[in-house]
Amino acid sequence: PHTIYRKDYASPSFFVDTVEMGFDLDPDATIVATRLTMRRNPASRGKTLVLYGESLRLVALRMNGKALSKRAYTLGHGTLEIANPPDEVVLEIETVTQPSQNTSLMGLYVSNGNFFTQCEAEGFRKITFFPDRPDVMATYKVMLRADKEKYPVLLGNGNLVEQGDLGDGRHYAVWEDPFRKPSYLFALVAGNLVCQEETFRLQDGRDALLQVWVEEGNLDKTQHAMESLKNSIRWDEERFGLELDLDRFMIVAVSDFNMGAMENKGLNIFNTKYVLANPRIATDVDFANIESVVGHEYFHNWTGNRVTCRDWFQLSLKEGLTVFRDQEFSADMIGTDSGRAVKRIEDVRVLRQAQFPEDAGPMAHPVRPDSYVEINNFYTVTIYEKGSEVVRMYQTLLGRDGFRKGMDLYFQRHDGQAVECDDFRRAMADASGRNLDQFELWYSQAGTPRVTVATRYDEMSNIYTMSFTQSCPPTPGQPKKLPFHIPVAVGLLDSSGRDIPLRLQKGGTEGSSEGVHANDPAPTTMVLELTQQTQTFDFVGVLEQPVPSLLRNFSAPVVLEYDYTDAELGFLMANDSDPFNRWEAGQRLALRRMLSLVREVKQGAALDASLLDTALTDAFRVTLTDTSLDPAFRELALTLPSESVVAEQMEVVDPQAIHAVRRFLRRSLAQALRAEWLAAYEANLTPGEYSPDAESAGKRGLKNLALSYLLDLDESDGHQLAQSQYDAANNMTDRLSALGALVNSSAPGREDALARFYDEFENEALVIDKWFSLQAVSYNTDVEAVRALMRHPAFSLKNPNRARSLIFSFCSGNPAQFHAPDGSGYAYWAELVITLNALNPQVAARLARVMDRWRKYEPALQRNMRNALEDVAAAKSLSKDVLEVITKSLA
Ligand code: B3K
Ligand code: ZN
Repeated sequence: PHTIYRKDYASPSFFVDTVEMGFDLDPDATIVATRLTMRRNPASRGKTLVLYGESLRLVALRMNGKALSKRAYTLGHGTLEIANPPDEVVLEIETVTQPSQNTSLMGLYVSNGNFFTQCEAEGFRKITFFPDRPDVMATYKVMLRADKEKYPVLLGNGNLVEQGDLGDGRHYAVWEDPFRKPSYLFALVAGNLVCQEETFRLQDGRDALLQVWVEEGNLDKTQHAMESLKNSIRWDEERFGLELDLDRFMIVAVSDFNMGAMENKGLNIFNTKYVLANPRIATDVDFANIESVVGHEYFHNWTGNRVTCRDWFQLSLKEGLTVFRDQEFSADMIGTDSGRAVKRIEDVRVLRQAQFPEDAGPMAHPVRPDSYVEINNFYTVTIYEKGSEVVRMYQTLLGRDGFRKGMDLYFQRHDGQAVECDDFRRAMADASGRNLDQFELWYSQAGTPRVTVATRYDEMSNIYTMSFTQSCPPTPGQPKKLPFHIPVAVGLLDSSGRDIPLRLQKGGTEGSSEGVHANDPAPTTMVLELTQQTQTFDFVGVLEQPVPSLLRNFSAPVVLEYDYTDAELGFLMANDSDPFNRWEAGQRLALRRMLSLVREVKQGAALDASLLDTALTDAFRVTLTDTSLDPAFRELALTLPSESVVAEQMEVVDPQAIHAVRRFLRRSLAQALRAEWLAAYEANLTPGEYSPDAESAGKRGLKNLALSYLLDLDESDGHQLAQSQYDAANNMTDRLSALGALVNSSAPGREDALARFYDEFENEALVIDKWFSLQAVSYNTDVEAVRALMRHPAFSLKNPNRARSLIFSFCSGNPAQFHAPDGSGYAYWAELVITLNALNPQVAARLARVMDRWRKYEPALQRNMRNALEDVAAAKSLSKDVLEVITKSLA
């Protein structure tokens, strides 16, 4: 397949000033008439006018009023080229597409009888021929025409300027978007939809019309999305001084969607999963996700739309920044310090669980990649989550105010432009007067840096020395790395657990005072700046041997290694003033125990109580019973590292051993702390009306964690507890947790509960997704059971949410069953990648990535995995999406 390189970027040969489009919407043949006014780019060396188009039937082509003969243009593979056009061109194009047959869900397609579009990254070329690249920005005026009865609602970007009847049972609407935008932000929606709407007063006094559009029957599920939208608008005004620039802002929910949501100008299109919620159908996690995704898409209006990307290599310019903004928004919405910490821990968990493995695998790429085959494969956790960590580091280095100054300068310089990651970095540097040249390596080097720390205490001089060494493992195409600019926030605890005021020795030690922010004469947290491979810092006036608290609040996306004793970890878990590191200490301790148990198992030991000391149980007991701690925090602290996080720590992965160890440890903790779990269960009931606020959600989270531990004992009182919670639940969080616990157990009522759940929610697609996925990840579900579920009448491969709920949940969320030694899980995976490839390449390519880490597994598993990968590689007519993933995996 053809690789595209960042170094080959060339500016477009023609710009487009205005786009006018007319759509005659018909599921089987939609006619699109497009009129482009274009002008030559004097700075470009290209002479040829290049347009892109895919799966289109070209009906007519006129240039400056004259029909172009077949000899005047060339239709290539996905391109239409006109050689030697004049400097000013008006191009008129007529194309036909077939939305009802479009299962790729890119371009114009039909979902439940309604029309939707998805254009990012390169879907606009499936609607018309166009210089479909983000550095071509134009204003759009669009007329939609359709059958009035079937498609009463016609929506486009920007403002509605005209609508009316066409007489023949058809009607029309004209939409005009006053802001220049790249084609990937184009959208239209047509169908039978209803909306909740509200007028909202903006900070500058203007009124904006806010709408949430859904299918009839879902109007009782829009309130939370609307609240989230209003909160997002307020937050961006207050935190960044950024206002809504349109009179109208619309969110539309669609059930067939490749990803979460899309930030089309003024017309955000959302997966139903991230819009629809009420207590009956949505969990606390759903409510929180909706808030963050609504925020994310809204924040794109400035970071992405007003200032966009020059080319797709710059994707993280908008995605990393916007994820950072949505994370900060969610944290501010909770408002409390412990709530902020909980949010931070959750975000870091995602990073470690998904991005660290990506960074260590065959698809590892820098935050600003150097090449790609299929851009859709690069909407990754590296671009999004690591990109957000990179943005967060600016804030850590410059402070909140310094970061805000950088943002202001960025918009002042680049509003209305398509720019690069470097432009963002320059704005941060120029606004603060800091040199951020070395910081560029965060964009250009892939891989997760390792920072190793050694310490020494000299009681004669009262000096405590920290030595840091950084390195970064090789990644594809990047064997050697240069040292990164790493902010490491540190603190020191005295023997009573209190923070020691920090003072660094002046001069002497290299890199000391310059790289340190110490406005306060003696702060208790200091940000040390690593810029070299090794660096040493001396803290003076340290009167006793301290315990170091390192990388507070996870100040950089690195792996930090330090030889803590078990006792120090227990001490930090109980005392660190930095809640992130309190959680981290517990995770380190748990991980250490899990890894040593896995070693024992592999040496043939039987998993029994004699293998366990009390350090972990004691530490868990302290946390579980400390009612001064936020329940949400306790839930996170009492959750063992996941099987995939443990797997990443191992040279050679044995998924069965890891699974056995984690279950054994859970059962041991359940046994040893049975009374405490029960007490926590009772103490965190949330009687009365359901509310998704963080405090109540935190209580439910801890209560349901307690329930799941108790059910791991698989005894009848636990079964009864889950059964009665299931029966009494007035919300989906409690209901689903109880069901999940039952399904993982051998409770006699489990089949019955599953059946009742299905019957009750048969008409709620998002809940049926949960029903599938809960079974897919159950300890008891093997690949045959998954195949049986695929034969269920409610299952469909064409709906991405449904496919993900069963297939992805099983392949990535049920490691012990998926990695069955006979290779049956891998054979299933190969079969499904091939089947999905024909329907929807993007969904197939995501599934293909499940095998990323195959080289890390035991030899016998590896052989089976390689066979499965090769089966896919040998399949006919693979999309470039799947081909790129498989080729890189096998390389
Ligand atoms: N920008 C879109 C992602 C589009 C993915 C295209 N394959 C959603 C988001 O990040 O907000
Ligand atoms: Zn985004």
